[in-house]
Amino acid sequence: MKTIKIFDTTLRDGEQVPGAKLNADEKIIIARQLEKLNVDVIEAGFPSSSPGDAEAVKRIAKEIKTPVITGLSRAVKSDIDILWNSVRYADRPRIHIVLGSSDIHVKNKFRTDRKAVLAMAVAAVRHAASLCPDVEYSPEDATRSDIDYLCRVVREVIWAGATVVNIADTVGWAVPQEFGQLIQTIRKRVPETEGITLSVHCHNDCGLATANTLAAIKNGADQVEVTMNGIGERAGNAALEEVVMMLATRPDYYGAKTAVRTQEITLTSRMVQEMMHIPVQPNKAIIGGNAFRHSSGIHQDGILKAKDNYEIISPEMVGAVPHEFVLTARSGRHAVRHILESAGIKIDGNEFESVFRKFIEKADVQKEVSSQEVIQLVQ
Ligand code: HCA
Repeated sequence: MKTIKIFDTTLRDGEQVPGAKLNADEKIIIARQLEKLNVDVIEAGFPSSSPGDAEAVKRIAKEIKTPVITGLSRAVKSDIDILWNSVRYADRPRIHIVLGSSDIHVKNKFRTDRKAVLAMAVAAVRHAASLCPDVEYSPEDATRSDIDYLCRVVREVIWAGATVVNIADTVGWAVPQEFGQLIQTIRKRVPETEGITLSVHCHNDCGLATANTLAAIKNGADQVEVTMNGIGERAGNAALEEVVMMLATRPDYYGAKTAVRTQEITLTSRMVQEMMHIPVQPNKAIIGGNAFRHSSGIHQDGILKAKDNYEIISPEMVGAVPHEFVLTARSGRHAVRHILESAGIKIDGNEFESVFRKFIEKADVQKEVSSQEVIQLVQ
């Protein structure tokens, strides 16, 4: 079973979300929780963006011991030096460099040509490698890049000293099958990738970030870049909890696992929601308020008979409260009886039928009925 490295970028890509900015103290609190969650890499910020962020990344590098600590840098010497000055204090520092590789970025953003961009990439990686033994290079917008040029960039940055190459689907352009094939093609055409970590970073513009990330894992990626709750630039990134729990749920298909302590997922998610002011929707996979709530009578009856009728992940596994019944007019006798029996109330026959009728009347009026209210109907 292959172990996939989890690169968490909640504190960098996630923090780019409008309104989500954290101060250094808040970043440290989340970084401590990410260490408890046991992610492999924490991307703690973008140090050249502000002296405050450089300081926050430095504090995280000094305090957090187990994961690799990195930050993002453009492919320019001054950015790389600022980043190194922040992460050098970590037990396991990494320099992460990003530079566009698509013609769209080369022409419209940098206003130059492929040759000049390649030279910038190689020079930046050489400089970073002279400072730090672990250097990650991300061809930005890799999925919209010419494949021959992308393979050339990947090969040359590895020759220059990159230890991780990260294929970025910057604008959520990829579709899963094609993205999986891209990873295979890079592996085949650049055999040098065997000696390094091949990573992916997927954005969620069309809702495919998790699917693309998983397709990359199936096709040979070693590391995935994710954020808690899927937050990030625009529509966000692949969600850590979705990727990790899919691997935990379907090892038969993926043949891969992670080192994440899944029981810490719910707490980490809540912390990120509150501190970064980005609540998730109730139906959000794994960590949404309804992820383990059962509402219809058919489902409640099924759960009472055997949990695996309707739960493929146990709530305890992600540190959530055990399955919860929402009592509505769609709930059946099994759920109402379960609530009463859990409170030590045993009633049968006409007595039970009369309570159930009152419950349905109440549910029709107020939509949801709490367990306490069901018990009061008996009293
Ligand atoms: C960005 C773009 C980036 C960087 C890639 C990465 C992308 O926010 O500047 O972190 O590996 O998607 O290309 O997030």
